[in-house]
Amino acid sequence: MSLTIFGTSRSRALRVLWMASELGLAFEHHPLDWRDCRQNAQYRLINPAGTIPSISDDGFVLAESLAINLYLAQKAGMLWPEGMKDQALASQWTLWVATAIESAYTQWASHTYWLPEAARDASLAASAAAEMRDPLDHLESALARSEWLVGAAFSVADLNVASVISTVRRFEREKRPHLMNWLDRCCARPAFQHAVKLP
Ligand SMILES: N[C@@H](CCC(=O)N[C@@H](CS)C(=O)NCC(=O)O)C(=O)O
Repeated sequence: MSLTIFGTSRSRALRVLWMASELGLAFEHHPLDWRDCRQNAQYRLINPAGTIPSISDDGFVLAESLAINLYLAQKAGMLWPEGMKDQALASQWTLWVATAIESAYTQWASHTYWLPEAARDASLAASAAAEMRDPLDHLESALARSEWLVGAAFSVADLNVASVISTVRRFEREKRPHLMNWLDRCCARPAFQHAVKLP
């Protein structure tokens, strides 16, 4: 298969680069920057939304980082749980992280780490942190019951959730030991370590 991944690792494209590395896929990488991808007319011919990441898989274009990961795992038959119920749980966790926490997490991480110090607003970071606590407690309970989110091994469910909230490793570590241990294990994986070093 001829796979192209669009988007720098300093963006949500990291999620897809991590997955492609886990699966051992060969791919061409166009590390487009999030600051100007929408203005890139050539790129908009590929992904009309103009956002990163997107992929082209033998001409099949797909956007949305987490949907791309579900597709790649399913296509490769790796990190894709066996059986319809576990596959449904992988979708459940993927939709959960995108809807229950990503927005608050993005605000918290932006105003804690990502923005230049002068642009950070501590009150926005605090309100986002307050919004994150309940979903993080939910994740902590799930990971107290089981080492991985779906089944007995690392899967696309773990990758998708961990890739959205990886910086949470630095947030109230002592309060959620199972979650922190799981995030540490996910982020210590060679494929993650490889992906973060890509341009
Ligand atoms: N829900 C989408 C979000 C895509 C997105 O907003 N990507 C950002 C970079 S992380 C982007 O392209 N920003 C540039 C822009 O919106 O102009 C996904 O997960 O792929």
